[in-house]
Amino acid sequence: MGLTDWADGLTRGVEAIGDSISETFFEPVIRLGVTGLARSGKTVFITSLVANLLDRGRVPGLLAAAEGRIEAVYLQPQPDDTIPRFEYETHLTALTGPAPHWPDSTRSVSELRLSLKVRPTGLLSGLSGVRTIHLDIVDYPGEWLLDLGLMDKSYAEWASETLDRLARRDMAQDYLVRLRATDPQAEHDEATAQGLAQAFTDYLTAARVAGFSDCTPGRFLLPGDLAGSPVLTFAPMVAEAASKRGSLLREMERRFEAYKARVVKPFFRDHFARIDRQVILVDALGAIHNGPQAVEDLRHAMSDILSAFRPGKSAFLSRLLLGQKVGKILFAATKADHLHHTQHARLTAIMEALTRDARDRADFAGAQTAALAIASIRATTEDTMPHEGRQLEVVRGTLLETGKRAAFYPGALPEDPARLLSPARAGEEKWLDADYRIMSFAPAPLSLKPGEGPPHIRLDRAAQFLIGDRLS
Ligand SMILES: Nc1nc2c(ncn2[C@@H]2O[C@H](COP(=O)(O)OP(=O)(O)O)[C@@H](O)[C@H]2O)c(=O)[nH]1
Ligand SMILES: [Mg+2]
Repeated sequence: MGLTDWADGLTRGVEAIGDSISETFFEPVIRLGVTGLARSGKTVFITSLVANLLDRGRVPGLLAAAEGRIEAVYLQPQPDDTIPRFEYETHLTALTGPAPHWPDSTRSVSELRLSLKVRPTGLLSGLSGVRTIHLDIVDYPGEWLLDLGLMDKSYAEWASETLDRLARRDMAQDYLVRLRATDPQAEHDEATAQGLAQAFTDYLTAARVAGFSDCTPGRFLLPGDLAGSPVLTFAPMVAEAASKRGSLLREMERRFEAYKARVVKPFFRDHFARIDRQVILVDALGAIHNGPQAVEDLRHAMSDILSAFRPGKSAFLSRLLLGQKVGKILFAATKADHLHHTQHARLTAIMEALTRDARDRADFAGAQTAALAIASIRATTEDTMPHEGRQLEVVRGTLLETGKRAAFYPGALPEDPARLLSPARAGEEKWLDADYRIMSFAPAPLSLKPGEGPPHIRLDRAAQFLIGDRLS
């Protein structure tokens, strides 16, 4: 080893120690990723989690809070100057103000830093006193994770897989008609490209509404400030021969590659690679309501989302992460307040079954995983009602559409998740022996006592799983 190498190594070593002293010993940072498909409940989850960490009267399941070791929690300016701040105050006012309503949907990545002053347990407590731990919460669309699947694919591979799927779906017919009328090897013309991209985006939007989850490229649904740009103006096409220079097909290939390099890669590099705890929110009840195909599709999407947490699967990702990985992954079925608590265990079992394949593989990669049924905000109360000679366990709330109070019985979830997952795998059109309803409730008006966060279901258990070990 030459002297310069040695000196270089030394300074790097000193720097590394300097970093680890300030970050690891004194002020550790937990980066918690919160993701899920659109409308899965990310915004509501983060808002309620933060409110319940600031006011800890309702989080007995978070041990550090139950043991009274969290001395203070406060919001801080977030450390990343280029990421929008999660609009906590606005969302909280929406949820808990005088006319409670659900927050507006957000369509890109945002971040918030919460700092906790925690007294350690046991031996360390006498030695080091109160520690400050930063919790950086990063909200990002699950759709963007699905794009990981594009990174190791060529345009031709992506296009043929996508077209296979489209062939089986009614809502894709407009796009397919347009595609058949287009010669991929014809000279590129922007109006044609835009027409195809628009028809393809319409298909993705319709597929999403119908409850399908495999709607990539993710930015076509959530374009943010990329709307209308060439990286989003492509669509799947196949041709017998290789693309000709100057052809529509060649341009589609080029834009697909640009999408990977300019949109997908920076997201994984700048946001995803730095996460160390992850919660994936899933609107399982919504999918069940939409029928077997939506459930099957959700299972696939879960598996695809999880492949982002198995870096070994993707050459692209292994290079990016260099062995760093997420330590804990929680799958949370949200909106459990639509069910009477007697059905919560069934929802958890369904969630476990839905993610089993995917979780087995993630476990293999060393991450600890769990499944929970939660409600970030409890919008209902429980009741029992006589119905056809028996007692029905229902929930009551204010209907979003009419503003009227109503009792709601969603249907009995099966005890054995296979009763849902088997017909889903078999590609059935409808549930044979059951009907699952869903209703939209408005958040309930609250009168919180001082020190109390908004009511929830098992949000504290979720927090304990995700960050509890780092607070001791
Ligand atoms: N009843 C109930 N509804 C919820 C809950 N969380 C989310 N929702 C519903 O799901 C919608 C989408 O939630 P949001 O957090 O905006 O989803 P995001 O798109 O993942 O950020 C909300 O507008 C509510 O209607 C919950 O805990 N209970
Ligand atoms: Mg949101």
